[in-house]
Amino acid sequence: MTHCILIGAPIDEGQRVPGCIMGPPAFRVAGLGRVLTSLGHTVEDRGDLTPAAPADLQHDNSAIHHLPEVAAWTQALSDAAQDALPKGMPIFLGGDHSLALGTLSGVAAHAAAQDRPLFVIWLDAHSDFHTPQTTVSGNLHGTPLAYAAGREGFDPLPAFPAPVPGENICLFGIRSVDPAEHALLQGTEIIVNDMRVLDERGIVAPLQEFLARVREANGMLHVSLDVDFLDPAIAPAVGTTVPGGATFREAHLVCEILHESGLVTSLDLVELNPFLDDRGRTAKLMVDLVGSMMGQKVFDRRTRSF
Ligand code: B3U
Ligand code: MN
Ligand code: MN
Repeated sequence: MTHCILIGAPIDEGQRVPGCIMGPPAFRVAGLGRVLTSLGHTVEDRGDLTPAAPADLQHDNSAIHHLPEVAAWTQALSDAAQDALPKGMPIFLGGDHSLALGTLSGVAAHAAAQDRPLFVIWLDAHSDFHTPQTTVSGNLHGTPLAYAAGREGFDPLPAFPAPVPGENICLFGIRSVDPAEHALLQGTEIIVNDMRVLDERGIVAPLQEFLARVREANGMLHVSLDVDFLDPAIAPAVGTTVPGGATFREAHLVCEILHESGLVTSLDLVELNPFLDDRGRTAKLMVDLVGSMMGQKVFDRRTRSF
């Protein structure tokens, strides 16, 4: 039984397609709390965060937009993560992926205070490894992983507390990487399980290899689940669809394996754009996946019970 702490973060300033602001209520309407309760977990819904008023921040890269707003969200989310982690497992309801600037910052600060290493699994079509200098779109949702990995150039944002070593980061399902991200990733130890790897090796071995390392190190594990990890055919409600994503069955298997590992300590649910959804099917699928990540199964192989 886990104490699940739901934290809404209706942030949509990290990209340009309006709609992610409707994410938190859509997760609630799709039954996230109900599913978790039915699995025997306790649920504390802390409602939606309100960031402080944005400061007057500038950046040399004129493509960047909404930096002050994203910086304010980063601080609010970092504080919220640090407040929730000693009490349970925070589940952040986005909002676009720029929310992970804050959640990763808070989770990293908590892990450092506990003297435990932090591991991050990034379930996404994109590597989100731009810095504010390299981003061409200016969309800060494409930057959180570089921030967490301690890349330079994030000065206008709060300093990242304890950068996550590359070998503790696992990209899973990526299939869209910009040239600048590629160049930055090349010098790192980050584990890149792109779609080519998953097509060749399947989901199970690459995932279990990473989880074994988390277990061995007694690490904390932050899961960041971007809707576009999923194939657009099953999850249309996202602003940046990329073909060739995870299937329904692959995605559930990832979540079931994460559950069985018992290692997950925090979770982001990001990029859901309910305005683009088809009768709530993406929101419902995301909730269903959280169910699998939190213990929903047809048959328990260990106890041999349904
Ligand atoms: N790498 C591109 C595209 C992108 C990143 N994350 C999403 N899209 N969702 C960029 O804009 O940084
Ligand atoms: Mn993303
Ligand atoms: Mn993405």
